[in-house]
Amino acid sequence: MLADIEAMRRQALQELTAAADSLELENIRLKYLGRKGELTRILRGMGSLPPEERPRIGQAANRAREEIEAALEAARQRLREREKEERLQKEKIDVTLPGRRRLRGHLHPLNQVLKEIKTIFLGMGFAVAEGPEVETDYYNFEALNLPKEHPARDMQDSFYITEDILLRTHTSPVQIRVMQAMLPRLPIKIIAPGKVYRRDDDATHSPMFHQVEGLLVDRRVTFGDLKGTLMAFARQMFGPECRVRFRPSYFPFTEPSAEVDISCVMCGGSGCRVCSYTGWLEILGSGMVHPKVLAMAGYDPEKVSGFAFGMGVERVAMLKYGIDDLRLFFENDLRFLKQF
Ligand code: 2U9
Repeated sequence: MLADIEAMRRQALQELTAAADSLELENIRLKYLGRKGELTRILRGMGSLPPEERPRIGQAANRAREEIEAALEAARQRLREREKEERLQKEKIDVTLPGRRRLRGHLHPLNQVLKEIKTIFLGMGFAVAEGPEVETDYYNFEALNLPKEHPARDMQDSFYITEDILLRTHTSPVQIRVMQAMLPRLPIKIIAPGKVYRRDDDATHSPMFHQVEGLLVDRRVTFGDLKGTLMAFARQMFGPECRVRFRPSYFPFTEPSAEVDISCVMCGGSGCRVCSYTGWLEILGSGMVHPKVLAMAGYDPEKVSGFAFGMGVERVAMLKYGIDDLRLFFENDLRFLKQF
């Protein structure tokens, strides 16, 4: 009997030392100390012993139980320590590693240029006006002195939705809408930035592009005001050395009309590939608002006058950054966009 207890004790302690996880520990506990375990079996067998031997065996069994319980607790402790150590190893972080950089975006180059253009005109007291991209024939053409069958409608081959509704070919309809809404208040001093649509597609023309048009209507507005305003714009946009040249031109909505050139941003005017060896780059169109346009919007051309201008944002951006293909703006190639 004593030998049985001793063998069980040894076996239990050995198994506890080898146990690798808490499940194994629990199985060992049940095997030796459980209700159907080894120890219970031994104590049950005591009934067949002579009474004088029982206390000795009982004491030995109790000692063995205490020892096994202590070893069990020690093993639990050992496993807890080991699991904690493993977790610490696994979750270890190197606080000296460099942090992960957050990718930071920026405005598209066209929006950067647009913002610059807006800032310059806001600085000269112009307000920003916006309007619909889907327009009626009336606002896009008729009210701008471009009646049906007018040959100048061919200059802006358009996307029609119905006979009467089309994608705007310029932002001028916005100015017409503002003039009507403001009537009879003066001055009207606005720029109209936005997307416009024309049936055009090559390295320098896109079916969708961005314009900024400007309009100043008031009493006694002169061509001199137009020149001063556009010169101030050109110098802020392209640098204080920039020179400006006005050439006679034709638009149905302005009279007289002028094309505006700046001295070449690449060579400064001495002649290079970019300016085709002329020293000049065309950046915008302009003129005095046609009396018929003023009258159609409800203003008396005898009492008020105005100037207007229009520029392509893509074209300004291409000249400013020396870009030779406008399609780059719309391809969303990060190798291009990241340069701005
Ligand atoms: C009103 C009256 C007149 C707007 C004008 C231009 C000249 C012009 C082109 C420049 C390059 C369009 O982007 S582009 O293709 N624009 O040359 N635009 S005057 O004239 C107006 C506008 C509104 C009521």
